[in-house]
Amino acid sequence: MIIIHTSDLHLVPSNLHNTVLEEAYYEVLNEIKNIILNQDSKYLVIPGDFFDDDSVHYDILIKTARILRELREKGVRVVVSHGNHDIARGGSGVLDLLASVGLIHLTRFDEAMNWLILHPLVFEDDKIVFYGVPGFRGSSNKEVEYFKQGTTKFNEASKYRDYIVVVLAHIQTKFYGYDPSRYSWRYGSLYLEYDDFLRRTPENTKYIALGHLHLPIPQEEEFKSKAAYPGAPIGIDVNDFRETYELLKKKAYRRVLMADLSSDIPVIKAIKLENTPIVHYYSTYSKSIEELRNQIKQQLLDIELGKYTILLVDVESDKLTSQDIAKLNHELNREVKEKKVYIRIGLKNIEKTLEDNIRVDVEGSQDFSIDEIEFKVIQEYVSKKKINIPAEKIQWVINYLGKDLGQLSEKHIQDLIRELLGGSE
Ligand SMILES: [Mn+2]
Repeated sequence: MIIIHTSDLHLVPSNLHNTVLEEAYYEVLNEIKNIILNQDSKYLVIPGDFFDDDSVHYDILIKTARILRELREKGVRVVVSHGNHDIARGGSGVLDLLASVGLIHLTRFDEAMNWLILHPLVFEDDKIVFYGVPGFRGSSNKEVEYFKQGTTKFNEASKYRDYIVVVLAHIQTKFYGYDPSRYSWRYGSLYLEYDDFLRRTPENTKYIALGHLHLPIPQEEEFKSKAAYPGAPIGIDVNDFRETYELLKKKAYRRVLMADLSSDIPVIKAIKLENTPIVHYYSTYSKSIEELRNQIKQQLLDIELGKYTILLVDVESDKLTSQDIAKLNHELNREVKEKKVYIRIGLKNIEKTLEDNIRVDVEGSQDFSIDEIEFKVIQEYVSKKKINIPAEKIQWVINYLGKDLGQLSEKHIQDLIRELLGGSE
């Protein structure tokens, strides 16, 4: 039994609509479809954040449904669980819609009396059972709490002792000696200890298909493991793009996983995705917008272009303003659109760079989610500068803009207060 495992496709982040990158998201899904058909596998598992939201634009729905329909016609079962992005806010969402028309098989859960009850999704012909641990919305990280408290129930697990059990889980966790925080500071703030998680899955669990982390872990091309994060094929923001660049330097790639469940411990192979954007990174110092424009244009001549290319530029300057940068960003993106290049310029203000970039002490804040840490940062800033805007409101605006800002700095907060919220300092 071979399954293909991907996660966090995030079709399609709203800030990337109508950019050259939008198409890459569908191309990647199409590529995954071809991989699964070539490997003659019957199951595609997606543990959460298939979509970037619980309600999606008509275009996204149609383009996705077309690919899912092809898979269904070829006898492929697409098994999906909820992620914190696409779990329904109430009532039903895009996943329920696709499940109701039979294009995906959605794992089900209930919350009752402080328990998380996971229902089996059974395919009798293959004697295989899927359970899905959902990712919950917001900063509460409820799924982690349920596991810590031991209030998760895999319903009817004893009935399926002779079946292959696969658990999909949209959760940040350590597993089999892999510690996500060793890979990036972003993953240090909140996760589940190895034991809390693995102890509570059914005894005969064959494989845990993990999702939520956008970074692939582990990063080998072939390994044996009962759990793995495939990572996001593209990701959603500058942090993810930056990680793609870092991965490339280590000769690691954005990928899907092919898990062979026939041996005792699954043998897992990474299949490199060809349609995921190539990312280049360039950092520079500029005194004027003309100088910066020329520097970036030179870079564009020097870099290797892929099917899709992202050029991240960090510019340090004491002269340029964020408005200058936004204008140049817009202008350059229009010019390179034909080549399917997407440029993202970030400004670092020189006097403020290092000291004011807020360093979150990850070690000391184990119990906080990233949202909570951000909130503390905002609160501190608000009280330090005696600003008359509630921290909640500032965080709301930051969330509204998407996690698009990279590492939250005082400069961001300052800009937002000045440009958007009209507060006085
Ligand atoms: Mn997620």
